[in-house]
Amino acid sequence: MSEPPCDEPLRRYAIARDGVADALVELQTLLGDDATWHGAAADREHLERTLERLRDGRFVLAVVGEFSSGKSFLLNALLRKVVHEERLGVTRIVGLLATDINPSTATITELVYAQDELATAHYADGRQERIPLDRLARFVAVGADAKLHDATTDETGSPTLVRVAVNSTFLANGFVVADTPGLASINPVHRRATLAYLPGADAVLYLIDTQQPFSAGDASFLGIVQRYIESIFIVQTKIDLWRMHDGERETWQTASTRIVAQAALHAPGVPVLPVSARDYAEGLITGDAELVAQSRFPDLLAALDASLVATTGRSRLRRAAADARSLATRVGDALAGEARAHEHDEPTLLRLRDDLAPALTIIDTAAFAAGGTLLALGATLEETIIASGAQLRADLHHRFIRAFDTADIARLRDRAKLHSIIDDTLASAVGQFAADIAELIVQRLRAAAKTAAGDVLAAGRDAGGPTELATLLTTISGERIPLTEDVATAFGADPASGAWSTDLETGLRSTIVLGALGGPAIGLVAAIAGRFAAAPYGTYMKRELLADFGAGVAADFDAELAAYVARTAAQVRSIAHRLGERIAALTDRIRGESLGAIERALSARRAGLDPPAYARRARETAKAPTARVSNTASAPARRSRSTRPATAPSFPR
Ligand SMILES: Nc1nc2c(ncn2[C@@H]2O[C@H](COP(=O)(O)OP(=O)(O)OP(=O)(O)O)[C@@H](O)[C@H]2O)c(=O)[nH]1
Ligand SMILES: [Mg+2]
Repeated sequence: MSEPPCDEPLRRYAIARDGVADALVELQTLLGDDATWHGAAADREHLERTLERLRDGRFVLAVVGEFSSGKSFLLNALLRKVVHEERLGVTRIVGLLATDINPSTATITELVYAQDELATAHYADGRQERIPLDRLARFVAVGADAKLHDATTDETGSPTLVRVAVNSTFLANGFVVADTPGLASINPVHRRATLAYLPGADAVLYLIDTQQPFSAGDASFLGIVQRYIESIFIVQTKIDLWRMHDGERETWQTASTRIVAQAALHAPGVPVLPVSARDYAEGLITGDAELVAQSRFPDLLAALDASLVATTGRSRLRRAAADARSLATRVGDALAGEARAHEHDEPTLLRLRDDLAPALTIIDTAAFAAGGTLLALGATLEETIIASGAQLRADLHHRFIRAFDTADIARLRDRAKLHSIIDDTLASAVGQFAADIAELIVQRLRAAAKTAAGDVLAAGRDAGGPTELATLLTTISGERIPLTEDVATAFGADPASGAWSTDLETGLRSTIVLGALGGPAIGLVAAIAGRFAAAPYGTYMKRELLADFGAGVAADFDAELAAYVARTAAQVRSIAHRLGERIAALTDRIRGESLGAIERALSARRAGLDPPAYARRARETAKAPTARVSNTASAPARRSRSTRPATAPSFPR
């Protein structure tokens, strides 16, 4: 069997990641079990979480496309889960996931690495069910009568996600991959599930079958998604079927030129990679290296690795390095504070304690007030968002009427084209709305949180406590507010994955826009397509559509969008609350670190104990390890930047 394709970028990423992890482990030794400063346990926990996230962090790859574009087959090949099967004298390639010329995948199947293979179905109500692996193909697939693809079928009984643990080298190298149902599937549940999955995806492979035209659906989907996802590739599939010559070139190359031209128009900058998953699978099974090369699959893998390492990989390392740096500084400062307290004699400690008391009372009051400011801001922002949502709804009403009015009736009647008209209209209006919300959060909320924290610290400084307190307040004022983490958590996302790992604004915008496309847009398409389907062909025209739109269709859509806006506004309010809690909690932190250190030193003195070992250690070494950890942690993040490809790989090569 041929060697796996070049995984150089992944290897470099792994080395850089291990460098950061080593720096974090070094910090862990400073945070031993004997460390008792205020918040040491929380610091330890935070460090463990950061380490775990860094070591277990996977690149999430979503495979998307119209039905039968070859998604499931490509994934079987990628995971090397392919074998020959003889049936009725014909040899076919079969794999872990069901593949067929008919619509086949009916649910998102997430494949994760594990040595012991097993599958679990997850349901909307939180229920989970084990599925024997030999039943998997049937479980995630549509029945022979294609019931699951029928929009009228009650879908409440089917799983929202099936997670399969697979022993595969590709996954072990750091990937999680998701097979998604065909985007053009009539069943809205499928489209919703796929769109909801995307903001958490680090890369998207968008499959287009060589023999299929670049459809309006492809153009609309790519045009929208490429604004939010950094690593996106168009994969031209099944090129083995189009090797016959067409003049100088093979037919698939002509198709490639056509797809590249369309991609340049609708999704500029997105590379097109032609592959044959069949040749790759066949080459793997028979050990034919030439077939593997001819499949062009290795090119796809190399481009994918390089892009992921340069985007998600880089931002993950940067985040972990920043985390390591701030933790190192915090640990260094805490150690130094403890050490200083233990150097004082008992009368000095008692005097310091008395001096602290009035300042701490003032800080309590200031923190309570500042926390309250953020709660109030949360309520204001919620109202602002709902008001701007009302504007959006009114604006959309007119935009839809204009879009229906100017569209050809044939396009409105074609469900896939109708979908792109509605998606494009909604995405552009909601895109602006989402950008405004992102700005509100990033500008107003961040500024308010900074001001509120600043007020607490200023009150503390003005209260004129001992120098120890002033030092602590200066340390706290240099700390960063973890806004991205709070916002991602409020939206139920992982801050280190997908669009959220790009930056806060991108995470928010993609979640809000794709959520609207997976929600209100789907309802509107279903309502209009239903009207066309119910009337005899040619009797339902634009006049009827516009009348129905005014008489109820628009109102239903508007109600759904209003509910969506209200949910988003409530999420933003909850972020402000979280920040308010953080500010209010400053008082515990300041008290615990200033007064706490004095109390700990006093009881040590009274018990006739030496300063604890960690405080002794701190006196000698508090600063040096901090600097070392900080350097080690940021160096790999700097280096990994050089792995970004200068230009996106694209056909022809
Ligand atoms: N010749 C050839 N056939 C392929 C290739 N990839 C997929 N196919 C065939 O195309 C058909 C559809 O493939 P699937 O992988 O089931 O497509 P899908 O995108 O998962 O389809 P849905 O799950 O229905 O959305 C199957 O009959 C596959 O055998 C390829 O590289 N070459
Ligand atoms: Mg499939």
